[in-house]
Amino acid sequence: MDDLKAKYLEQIAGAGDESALEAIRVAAVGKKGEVSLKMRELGKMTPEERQVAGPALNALKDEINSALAAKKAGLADAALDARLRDEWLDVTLPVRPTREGSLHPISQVQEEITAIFAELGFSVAEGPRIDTDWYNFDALNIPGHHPARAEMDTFYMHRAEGDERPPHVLRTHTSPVQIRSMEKMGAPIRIICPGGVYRADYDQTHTPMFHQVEGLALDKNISMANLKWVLEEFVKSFFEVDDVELRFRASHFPFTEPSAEVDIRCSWQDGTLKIGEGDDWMEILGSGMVHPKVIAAGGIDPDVYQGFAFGIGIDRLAMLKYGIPDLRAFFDSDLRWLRHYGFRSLDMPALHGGLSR
Ligand code: 2NM
Repeated sequence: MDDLKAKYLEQIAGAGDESALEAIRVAAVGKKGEVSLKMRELGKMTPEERQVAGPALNALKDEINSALAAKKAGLADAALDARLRDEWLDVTLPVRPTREGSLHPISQVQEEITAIFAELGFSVAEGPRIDTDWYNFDALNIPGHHPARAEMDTFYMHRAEGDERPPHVLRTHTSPVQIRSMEKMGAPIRIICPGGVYRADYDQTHTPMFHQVEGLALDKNISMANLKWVLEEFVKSFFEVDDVELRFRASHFPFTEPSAEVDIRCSWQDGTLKIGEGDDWMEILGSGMVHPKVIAAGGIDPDVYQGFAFGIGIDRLAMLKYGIPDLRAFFDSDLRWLRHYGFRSLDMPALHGGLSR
């Protein structure tokens, strides 16, 4: 018995891993293990012999089992220690040793605009870039014969002969998202809709895909004065200046009445733009009070709710703010250009941090 005990305890102590330990368990106390076989011999003994050998064998079995359990726990601890040692890493190291990507200036400006309007209580709404001509035109008070429909140089989706579905277009503005948002959220509502839009136009100052942010605010007591304040706050924050002067010029859009184009006071000196001072005016956006027909198309009662809307071109704002001379460079995917004009992708614009840093 003492020999058995010494043999197995020594084997257990020397086991290198869990599978070695399991082999020892089977050999010693498994069904056909050495200790188990010895226990079967108890039947052949005299009662007196059995009274001595029985408890001794049980004690041996218990001792081997506890040694196995203790060793198993020890091996698990050692394995964990080894992992903690091997898989150690310094979490204070920089994320990447080199900058591998950057944020496109259009994305940066879109984030800046979103941050500004978020501060003013506007949430962001998004929608499909392919939409029906009803959402893109009719709901916005642009009927089939209206010149704006032709003026907007619309890309129509191909339709098979006999296709009964309504015509689909690449959205020419983000206004269809505002109609969809009115339907979904009702009034009061305060949203901005940023995103890509499409018009069949390509020259020095136009690309067939460009970016817009449109805003919409409807409530029971909203006037042009609210529009003017919101736009002033926006322009001050965006250009990071303390004072701006806006000029509202009467204009015409089918979806607003009255409508106004908005200019900011500025100066151009030696090719650099100064906002808020000087003798020049620069047009930056279109706006107005939302036409009652448009509010009704969004499923809202225009006799109860009124409000303003505006549309801003993101691409041109990005060019103005970051001194980018050529619009078409935005879409060239030139790596050298992207590295030069790109922004750090982990720095989210926020008003408290200084928008563009
Ligand atoms: C502009 C100018 C004026 C506009 C209108 C709407 C809607 F859907 F609410 F009616 N969204 N954006 C709007 C108004 C856009 O862009 C120059």
